[in-house]
Amino acid sequence: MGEPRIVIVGAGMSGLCMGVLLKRAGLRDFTVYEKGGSAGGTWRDNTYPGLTCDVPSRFYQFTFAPNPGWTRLYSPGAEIRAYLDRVADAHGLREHIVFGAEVTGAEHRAGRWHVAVAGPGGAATADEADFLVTATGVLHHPRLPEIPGLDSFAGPCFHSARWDHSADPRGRRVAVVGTGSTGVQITTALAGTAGRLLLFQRTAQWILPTPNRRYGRLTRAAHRALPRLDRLGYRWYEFLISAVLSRALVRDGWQRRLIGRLVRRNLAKVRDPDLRRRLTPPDEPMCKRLIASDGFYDAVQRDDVDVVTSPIDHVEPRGIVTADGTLHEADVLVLATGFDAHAYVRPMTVTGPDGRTLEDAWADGPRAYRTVALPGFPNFFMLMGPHSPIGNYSLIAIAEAQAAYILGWIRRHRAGLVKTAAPTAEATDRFNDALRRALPRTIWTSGCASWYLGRDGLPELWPWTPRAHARMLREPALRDFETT
Ligand code: N01
Repeated sequence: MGEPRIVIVGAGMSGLCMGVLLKRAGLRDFTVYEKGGSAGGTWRDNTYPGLTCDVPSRFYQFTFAPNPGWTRLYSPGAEIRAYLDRVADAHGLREHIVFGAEVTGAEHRAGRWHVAVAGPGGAATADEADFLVTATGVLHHPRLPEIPGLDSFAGPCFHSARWDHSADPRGRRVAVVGTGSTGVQITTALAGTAGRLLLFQRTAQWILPTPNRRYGRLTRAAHRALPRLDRLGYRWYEFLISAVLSRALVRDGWQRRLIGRLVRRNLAKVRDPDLRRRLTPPDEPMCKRLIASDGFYDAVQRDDVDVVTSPIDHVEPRGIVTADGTLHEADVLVLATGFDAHAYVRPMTVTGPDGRTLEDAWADGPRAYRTVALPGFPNFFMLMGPHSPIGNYSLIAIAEAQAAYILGWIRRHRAGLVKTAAPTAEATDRFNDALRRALPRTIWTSGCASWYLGRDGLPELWPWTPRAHARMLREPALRDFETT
């Protein structure tokens, strides 16, 4: 059948991963469309102070691109972005990436994907491919809070993923709204730099203490000289996170109790009983995504940091007014209010051969076949699709497993075994029924609001271990597919 042509949407971590796997398989006919001006996805968009990955660096890297040069146990965002750029260069991906080009739609007609692209430079172009692979990320679209008067704020006001580096926080009054992973990292980084820091907390969060050890020159030299050390490091953190944290999320047991004890002991470090009470979450540890931080409780106990727990009523030019009538004056307003995690591939429109769109298929919420494919959409594959195991695990490891699976189908095409493949509706329903039965056993349904939860109140997450996900994707279940 000849060499298949592949279009990848997005040059973030998972799009790059797919590109490298294609190259390594000897496939050359592919294009990665990236709407931004550079690669790196979330690690390009997020540049806020204190940005650090909360998955250990040794495990947050591609198995095919070990990096002995990590400077810390948990990498700063800029280091990860530089690493992804190096991966793109080392594997010759740049010649395949079109920057400033947004895929706006794709339609499957006469056995191929017809792809509409806006840009670069705004011009509309078209492409055609045998396979369409979306690598559009999960936490991509900033969610702005609906707070009355927000537009009237006199100073700089921006979302955490659109950091305004011209707004110097030094010596100024900085208000941060939100206490998710992002708000916690920003607060920890800016405490002591800002003249006064005001943290607006709607719901307190549990914090796992995670000292961020520096890797000295000797450690880096040893890892450079002995690649096996790096592989060992990868396996160790993979084992540790899988055996403890990932288990704790999906099953009751000693792992859950251990993490519960660690976060409660951490909270006990807060000396002032009133502050401790206000920082005590109303829900179970890990119900919301567990936050990892070493310095947050030290930061909020500083004299120049205030945790405001009275609900926000409105914003006025001088600052934030809370329900108790207090005006909290601020010079800079940071919205660490999270992302629309349910958009997935959209707003891009994807239309199958029978005219059904992704919007139609997901009218009741995003669903997928085994996190990667969709019935009625032949040769359409997703990286980080619905129900991927994204809670506190290395997304790089997940992307590798999914990309290897997708590559398997592309290879089948190259070998002339299939022209198109889409999972059957029955197999997809079977998979989703099993998911829905397992989801209530997870900690995410123990009674809290979080970005994990879909419209039906169930989390859009993987209810088993990440290992089970990798196992499931090792070989395609051919009987689950309709092929031509
Ligand atoms: O966003 P979030 P995030 N008024 O949705 C509050 C990943 N990540 O950007 O809890 C007042 O978790 C909201 O309050 P509540 C990671 O997967 C990874 O922090 O809804 N407050 C909450 O406190 C993470 O889970 C790293 O009551 C409002 C906060 O805003 C995901 O990104 C680092 C509000 C939003 O928290 C998202 O984290 C950083 C309102 N109107 C992030 N609206 C790594 O290290 C919302 N809030 C890899």
